[in-house]
Amino acid sequence: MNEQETAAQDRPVVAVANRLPVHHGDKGWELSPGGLVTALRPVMATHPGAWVGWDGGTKGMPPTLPDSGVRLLPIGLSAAQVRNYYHGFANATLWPLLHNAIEKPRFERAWWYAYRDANAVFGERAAAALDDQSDAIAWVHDYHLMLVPELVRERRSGQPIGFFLHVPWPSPDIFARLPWREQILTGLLGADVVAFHTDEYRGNFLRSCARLLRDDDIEVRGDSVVLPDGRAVTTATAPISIDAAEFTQHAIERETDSDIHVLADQFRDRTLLLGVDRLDYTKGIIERLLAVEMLLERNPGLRSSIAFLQIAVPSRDDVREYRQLRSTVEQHVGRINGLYTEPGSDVPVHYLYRGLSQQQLAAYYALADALLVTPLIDGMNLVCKEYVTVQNARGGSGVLLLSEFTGAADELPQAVHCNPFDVEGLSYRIEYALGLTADTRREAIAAMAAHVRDYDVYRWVSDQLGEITKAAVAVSRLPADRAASPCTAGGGGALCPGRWPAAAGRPQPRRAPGWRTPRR
Ligand code: ADQ
Repeated sequence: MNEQETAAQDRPVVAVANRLPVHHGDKGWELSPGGLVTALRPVMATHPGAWVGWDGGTKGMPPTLPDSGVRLLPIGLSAAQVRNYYHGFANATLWPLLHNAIEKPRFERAWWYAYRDANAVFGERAAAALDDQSDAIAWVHDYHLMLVPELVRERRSGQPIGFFLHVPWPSPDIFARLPWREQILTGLLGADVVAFHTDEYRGNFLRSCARLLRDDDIEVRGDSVVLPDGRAVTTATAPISIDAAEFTQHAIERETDSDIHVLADQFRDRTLLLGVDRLDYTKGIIERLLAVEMLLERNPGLRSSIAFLQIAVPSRDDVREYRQLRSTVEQHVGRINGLYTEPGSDVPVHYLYRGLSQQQLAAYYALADALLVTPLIDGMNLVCKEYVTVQNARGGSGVLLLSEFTGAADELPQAVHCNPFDVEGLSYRIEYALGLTADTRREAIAAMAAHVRDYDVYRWVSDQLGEITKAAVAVSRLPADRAASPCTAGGGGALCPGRWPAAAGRPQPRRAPGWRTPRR
């Protein structure tokens, strides 16, 4: 570890993410499930600081994260903000757009204004937290908050700021459909480092900047974006991971053993295929169910010798597409069982619609002969990393089927890769995977688990914080007039929408009709 990295490890972190990572559960305040929380929890265990996020409308939030000194700084949003910023622009515009427009993104000007206003609230709160903790690194997360880096930069010009995108960045052709595309890009370019899971997403982002900001004197040079004032924004590829040691521990706990015992009894004499996802249309759950159906249709013998269990954690059920998805999934489960349950035998498809603890999940991972990870597109996918870790810890010979459209597919070449759009092909890939010898499967699991262990989430955090610190130090060494915030330098109008200095005689950036000066 070099000096800068060591320095980064000691600095507090102010994390800014849409949602605070706690909810009120059966045992009081608990950590919430989900990819971002799974990934960020270890940062908070190792770094002092604060987490800025929406309180989700719950009252009586504790002042610190359970079992840690990290301060929770809740933001309250009005019902209209939740509707327009969160369900609207974040989840019905940006989420589908960034996932290759797999569902049609909806473009509503009122949602955009709400997004801008909500980002202003998050930016303000983050800047205030940073004023209190001036040596902290600001680390902004995900598509909900893409304007926040620029907003924080305006308030604190020398602030080290990192941004991490947990979802894909699509090709410039798709991103260019967004009416407010320049504002999103310039919002992100307030950071010192903008990071992605894969080289592909990072390349797509750089190409989007080159295509959409070229009239704004913004230039892409290699992996950096150079702003009119000379400040270079670094981009990085940083595949996120899991706390492998923790999952290894869950795999061998006594409670897990007793859960496995119960489940083994339930699925006695059956080969268990498993799916574990947030209930989201990107995850390919329908395609997976249809592939299992084809498998059962083609192989009557399998109807009483395999079981497919789908565990779905409820997600975004305030958005129409998500409610429809739940109902479609449940119809398919019922239909397949109606068709293929053998007399006197248990159903072939099992379905749990609920969140489980990591330890409970570990028991399912340990028992499953195959995990079906079949997203149509997925930024990374942590579930597959959890599965190989647990299987390996128990000396298992499970097999991982992994969609080639996940970020994880780049990192786990030993998985059985599949194309979930080809449902029939997927059903044959499942058959192929189940036919591999136990030795071949065990070897693949061991290789993937070793990779996940070597590149775990702690390494990801430390690399990211090191990278942000390094980039911020490089900027601080620029001559004062170039290091200043682009919005205070007088010449960096492209990053200051609405404040373009007319006297500078620069061409106006291309903006969507009806674009208004953002309210800061
Ligand atoms: P998600 O879309 O939420 O995350 P994913 O990476 O698969 O997807 O993470 C899901 C997490 O939720 C896993 O840690 C899993 O254990 C947990 N989980 C799933 N089902 C559960 C259940 N029923 N009960 C309890 N926990 C459950 C987003 C992106 C991903 C990216 C992550 C992290 O969409 O592509 O990998 O962020 O960057």
